Amino acid sequence: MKDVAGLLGVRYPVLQGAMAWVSEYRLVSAVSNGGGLGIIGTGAADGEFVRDQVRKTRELTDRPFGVNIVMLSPFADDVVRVVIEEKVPVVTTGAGNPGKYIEGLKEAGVVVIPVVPSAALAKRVERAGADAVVAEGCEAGGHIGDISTICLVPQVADAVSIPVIAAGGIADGRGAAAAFILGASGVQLATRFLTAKECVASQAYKDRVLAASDTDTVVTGRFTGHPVRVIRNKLTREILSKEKEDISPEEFEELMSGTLRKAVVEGDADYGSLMAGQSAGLVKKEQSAAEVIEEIMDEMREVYKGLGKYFKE
Ligand code: TUI
Repeated sequence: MKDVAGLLGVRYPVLQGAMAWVSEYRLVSAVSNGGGLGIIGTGAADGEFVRDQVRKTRELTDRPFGVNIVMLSPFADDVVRVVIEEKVPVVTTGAGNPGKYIEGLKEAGVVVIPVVPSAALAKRVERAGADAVVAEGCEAGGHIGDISTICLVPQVADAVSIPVIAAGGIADGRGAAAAFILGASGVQLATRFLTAKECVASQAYKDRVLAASDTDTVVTGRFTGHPVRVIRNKLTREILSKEKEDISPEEFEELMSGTLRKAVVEGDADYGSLMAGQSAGLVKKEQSAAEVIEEIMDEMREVYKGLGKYFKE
């Protein structure tokens, strides 16, 4: 079986997790030029937005890159069509079961990697023809499942024969090395790339990530069935107190609508959605995407060298 870097056609088995509004063509091309796989975050964007992003990415890199498709998006069909037309090399999916799209994408030669929050969904997408899965634990930012990375990754690795890429809580070489020990053959990081120099997120958003400690993220919207992890701020204080009152999922979605854009584009760190994972507490500097990737690979090598002493005969 090809390893993850071979499957993706990249140097290192390091993927940049998709972030709507944040992982646009500048960050994506920088990650791919740095030897990882950059992934365009599409959120609820339509097909033509995605086409433009794909073409701009190609102007800046000739390396492979990916597009993430959110199954909850009203434009998911449209984005799948554009991805096939534009011959995007890799697709990841999130926030739902991508089963109905896998065959069409595979026929078009796209490498398909669903993000899964459970071993059951990993098995289903493997049967439907997925090339690999990202097993994402609930330490991740944005929309999350229920199970932690340390428990999810080995259970997914036992459940499927395709490669498993670990995500959720990984922000440095120690986390990446741990993921490989759990049975992963690749890692996906998003929060660490939020503060990359090529990342267009507002400085106010980046500053909250840099200042975050281990306990600074909270999960909103559990009662809607679509829980989302964000950095605590004035918005989450108001939202979490409203959640205790009698608010409908529709009213909740209305309150949250546009808040990610507010954080990323307008720089409103108080009333914007600061999506980030629990690893925000590990992110302490602004570096280029290529430096992030090299540092993670160097740290991972050091971790493995250091482990040798425990296994001497
Ligand atoms: O998709 C993500 N993270 C995201 S998507 C996103 S846009 C959004 N915003 C607000 C509400 C909902 C979405 C922001 N962050 N990560 C991958 C991920 N996928 N995490 C969990 C899941 C998941 C959950 C359920 C994947 C499949 C699934 O399937 C349920 C089923 O239908 O079997």
